[in-house]
Amino acid sequence: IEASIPEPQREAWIKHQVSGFKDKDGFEQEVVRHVETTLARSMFNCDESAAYSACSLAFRDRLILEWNRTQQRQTFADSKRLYYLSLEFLMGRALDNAMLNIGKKDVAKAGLAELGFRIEDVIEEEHDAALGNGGLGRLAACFLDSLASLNFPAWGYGLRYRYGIFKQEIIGGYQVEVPDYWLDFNPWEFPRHDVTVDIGFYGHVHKDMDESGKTVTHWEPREVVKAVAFDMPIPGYATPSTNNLRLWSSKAASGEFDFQKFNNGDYESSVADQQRAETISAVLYPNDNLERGKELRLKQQYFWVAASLYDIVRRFKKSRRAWKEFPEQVAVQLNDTHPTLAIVELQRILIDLEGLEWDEAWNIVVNTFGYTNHTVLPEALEKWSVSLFQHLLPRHLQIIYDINLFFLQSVERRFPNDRDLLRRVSIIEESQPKMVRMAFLAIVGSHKVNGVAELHSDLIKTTIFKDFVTVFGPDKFTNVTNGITPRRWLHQANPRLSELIASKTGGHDFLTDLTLLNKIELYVNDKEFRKQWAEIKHANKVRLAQHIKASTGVTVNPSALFDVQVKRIHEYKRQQLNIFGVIHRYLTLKAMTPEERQKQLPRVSIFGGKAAPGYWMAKQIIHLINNVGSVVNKDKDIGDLLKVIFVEDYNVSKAEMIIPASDISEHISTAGTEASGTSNMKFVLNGGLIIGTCDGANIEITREIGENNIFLFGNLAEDVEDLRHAHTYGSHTVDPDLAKVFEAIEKGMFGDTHDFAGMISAVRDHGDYYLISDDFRSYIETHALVDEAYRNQEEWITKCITSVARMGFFSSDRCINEYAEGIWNIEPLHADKSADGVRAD
Ligand code: OAK
Repeated sequence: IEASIPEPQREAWIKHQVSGFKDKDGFEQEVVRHVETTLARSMFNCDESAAYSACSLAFRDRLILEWNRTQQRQTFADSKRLYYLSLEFLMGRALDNAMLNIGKKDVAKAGLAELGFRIEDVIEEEHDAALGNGGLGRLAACFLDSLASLNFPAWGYGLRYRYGIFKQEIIGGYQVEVPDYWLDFNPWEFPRHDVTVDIGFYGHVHKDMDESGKTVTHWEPREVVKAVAFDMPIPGYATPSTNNLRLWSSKAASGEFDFQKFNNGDYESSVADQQRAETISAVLYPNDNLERGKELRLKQQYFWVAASLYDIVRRFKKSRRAWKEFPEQVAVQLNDTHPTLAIVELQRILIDLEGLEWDEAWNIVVNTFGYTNHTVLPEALEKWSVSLFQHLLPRHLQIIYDINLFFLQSVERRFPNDRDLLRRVSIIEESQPKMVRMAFLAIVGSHKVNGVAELHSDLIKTTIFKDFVTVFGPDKFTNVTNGITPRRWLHQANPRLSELIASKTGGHDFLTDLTLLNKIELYVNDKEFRKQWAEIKHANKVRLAQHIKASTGVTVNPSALFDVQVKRIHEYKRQQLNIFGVIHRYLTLKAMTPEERQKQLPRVSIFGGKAAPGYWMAKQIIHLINNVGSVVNKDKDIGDLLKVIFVEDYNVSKAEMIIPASDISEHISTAGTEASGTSNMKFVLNGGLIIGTCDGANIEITREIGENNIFLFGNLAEDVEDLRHAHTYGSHTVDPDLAKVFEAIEKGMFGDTHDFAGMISAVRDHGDYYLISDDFRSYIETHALVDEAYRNQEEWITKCITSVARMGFFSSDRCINEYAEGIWNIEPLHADKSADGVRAD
């Protein structure tokens, strides 16, 4: 029932319409009001945390007003919307971003100062919203920023995990995981206790006949869980458009615990239902690029997908359009295969609940969905056992079988008598046990499939999805190279560099049209500009050095070359190659005379990143890095020449501090394994150079900035297979310098020889799958070139400025525009369209 105010009473509403604060006084008034009423405190007990809360509430109030207007506008325009389904949104902090996007940070800074607070300290109070693991989740967050900034009508849908990615502590050199309970007080979310959806699981399927004699299928779930919506407003930059991120939280459908059981003294089981329901949205699975096939994970996926689709379909139905218009109103993007069940769920809604014929329904489904693949690693490709499906989602399994049947029939018609092709493309893998291949289901159920960088998009067409190119033709597959939002990753993370660029490009327009960065190339020889550039980098390094000192006790010299590798710890990303290289450097320095040493360039090797809690090898890599650090950092022979730092608990807000302080960063995955990488773009945009392999977006970065401005090394993707083959079947000898590194580790130079044996034998005895030894020599030689280049500071700064100037392509705005045009077919909706009197949803 529409609950809108009758015409005669609306005047009072209009008269009392609220608007957000306008100036410093208004801001201060709002902060004081929130401290004294919302937080029930006063100036006598207002600490930084309360100041943070009140400041956030003041901005949130402004945001929600714009949110309302944006949603009204979108409802009124009734144009096509995009829904971005992602199991991860790695948002980071919201306050600084909101202040900058709204454009009122100066006002807040001055206001907070008058109230007795430094804005930097207040910003630091915020707990990161860390509902993601790494690249895939952060990309989703950058996309939301761009969608809002470009005024696209778009919603994100995800899960409201009670625990985000764990907090990492390093104890005795080892990673220890601590739960991340982030919801204590979160001013950025709006609970919508009136927006709920009942989601079924398990149970039985039976067929009935309706009045017209048609068979209808009924699914009777055995368990029902309630999904409750929580909304987070997403402010666009320099536009009133404010989009929505809707996160679902799970709750027992009955809402109450069992009083009967409680009164009978059965306390535990009286709350068991409640707890079982709440478990669904309790925790983010901490795996990056790895699937473990746990039932609860599949439950999370269906819970979130079913609630989101119910919401999307409800919104569509309000427009009373014919079903065939659905794909003209709705685009749904699947962020990897995690939401693939949405394809099956929409087909189920259309045929079982809405009574459409299979073919008509399937046409709608395929035209609605697009699928983005984010990895070619076999261990990350999702498969679920048929028996688990049968148990948890029996009706969905039937529909998957039908989808597969009709698909295989169509393949058979076009490629008769090719049973092997049918076996290869089947959505059901005829293994023991039988498995549902989610990527294949996503391909068959979408109209477009894209990779995230050119090399990656080529690779999926020639390797894992090769047969589907044969079946569907090449046009179904496309590339959209990833991008990053320059608002967070330049303006927010590196305000001084952003201002310097603004001073040379004629204002802040480059933040919405990143290609304008090319104007700074005109100043590459401008003495004053170069001086300021160098000062900013140095100041950023000083800030990081202070953090390192405070958190580890190690003093690092801000004039040393800062060499950074921060990302999830994974064998394919090869932090082990980096630390072996560091050990090689250490051994080389040790072998020198003091005179020779004097001539060497000081370096700080900085690592950061989390290992999945069950990923033993990744944890050993962290352990080795820390042990090397504790030996090298206190070695008197070495002093400032080499420091090795592991930054604990790498997350979005740490990235915002670390990335602007980097001289060189490492993107050194085995060629062909890193789909794109996005931190590579962030580092270059902040005036750091890259050492990297010919992998993912490194290749396109090289094309844009020029090969003189990047340090590439290592084997090419096209040679990886042959090298691996040779390791297994030919004779495999370890690079002699790497062998010396192994010898030092095995002698116990860095303690715990036993712990590191696995890392060494992976290279020496087990086929060196990630080509550590093959790439070692060229890695070391390339680092020598880095040292040489850094000695020539003038040349180095030229490279940095030139690179930044040429990074325009890597904005997520460019990326979103490509999706909008090539996949979603959506148009921006600008704020000037009137939408008075429309109820938003
Ligand atoms: C995580 C879980 C399953 C599948 C893929 C991922 C993932 O994070 N992939 C990463 O996606 C990023 C965004 O596209 C890429 O930049 C990374 O290269 C890729 O590893």
